[in-house]
Amino acid sequence: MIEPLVNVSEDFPIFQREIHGHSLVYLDSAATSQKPKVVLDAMDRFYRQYNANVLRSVHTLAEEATEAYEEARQTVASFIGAQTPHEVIFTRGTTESLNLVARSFGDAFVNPGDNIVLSPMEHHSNLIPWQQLAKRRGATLHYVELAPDGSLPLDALREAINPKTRIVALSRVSNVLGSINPIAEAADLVHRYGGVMVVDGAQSVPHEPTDVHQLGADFLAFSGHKMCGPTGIGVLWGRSRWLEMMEPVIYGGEMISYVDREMATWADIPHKFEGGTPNIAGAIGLAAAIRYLIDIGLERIHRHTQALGELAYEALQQVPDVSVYGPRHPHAGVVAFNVERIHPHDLAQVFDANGVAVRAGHHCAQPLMQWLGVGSTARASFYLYNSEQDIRRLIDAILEAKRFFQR
Ligand code: C6P
Repeated sequence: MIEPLVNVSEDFPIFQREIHGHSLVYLDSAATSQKPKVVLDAMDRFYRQYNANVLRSVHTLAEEATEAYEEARQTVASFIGAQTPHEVIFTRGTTESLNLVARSFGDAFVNPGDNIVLSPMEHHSNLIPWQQLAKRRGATLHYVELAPDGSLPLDALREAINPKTRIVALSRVSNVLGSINPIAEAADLVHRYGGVMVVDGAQSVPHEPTDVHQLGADFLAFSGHKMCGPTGIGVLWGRSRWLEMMEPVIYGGEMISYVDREMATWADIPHKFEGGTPNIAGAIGLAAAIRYLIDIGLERIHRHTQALGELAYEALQQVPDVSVYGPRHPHAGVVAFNVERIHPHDLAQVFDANGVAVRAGHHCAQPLMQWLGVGSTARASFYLYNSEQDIRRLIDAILEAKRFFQR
């Protein structure tokens, strides 16, 4: 029996809630995770005890706030194996991080005739910025063909990446298929031709130990809110070598070195990319979330969510009329499925009436829905507070929906 990795009701206040008279089964962590008390407390402490803007004033509160903000950067850097905290840029989340790379790196280093390699499983955030970049720069998009089970075969990667490839942008873990992609191998290939590897870590950084150098990444994007942190804070990690050559995309306060009436020069990395007052409480909350995850152990979290994902995959496959998507093994802790003749939104509503929260829709991955030949799916996603019992509640809710809709 797989039990939660933490004391759920003690650590996560939200699980004290009932939903329509049922205890909450939260299976929507791929959309956003729940927040432990330690994160809420860290942010509360900031606002109550040392709220001030960072990197500007010299009074005590400002110094404490700046120290906490820069410590948060250091915490993130160590968490992902970065060589220096200067390579860690705070953003609003994965979407903003990927847009920053496309705008800043892309506009400077992608030329007409170059190609950008993507997969059909990418989230819109790791797709539209590249479509727009390709239009601006006269580049082309190449899609790696997926295997029938939704995994990304090495042969197809080898075929897609060539001397014209400037950027390979792939998610480490798909937010729909639960596929775990061979990033290090893709990085090896693109590096041979002098291109860069951009990794969308939105669904992987919360769930597995991450080392940017082992991944072979040049850029890694992820969001705080999917890893027990608050919304509105995320990270772009990049190799200093690239970041130093890149132009800022947001101009304004605290990203400059010198300004006169006609011109301006930029602060060093990472501050040249953080124009304006940053999300200070968010960074402090994210650092608290990272410490919480480290205490539990990323290897344990990885084993736990993958075990729940694979168990759910098998349990769902055994229910008549249910189609499950993505590879069977390895399968991350996110499982998309459909039940014949029941729209995913109707399913999600029956689940909700039973206290089970899942997501239904296209999951911001419409090209993947087209590849699957469906308009939408239901999706259950797991994290450290979930248990095998939650899968039973999910299956029971499916059986109830089948009784109701398929009468
Ligand atoms: N996926 C989901 O329910 P933001 O919104 O910027 O924090 O993350 C964007 C994003 C990028 N890449 C992947 C692989 C993602 O899964 C997400 C967010 C959520 O699947 C919300 S659409």
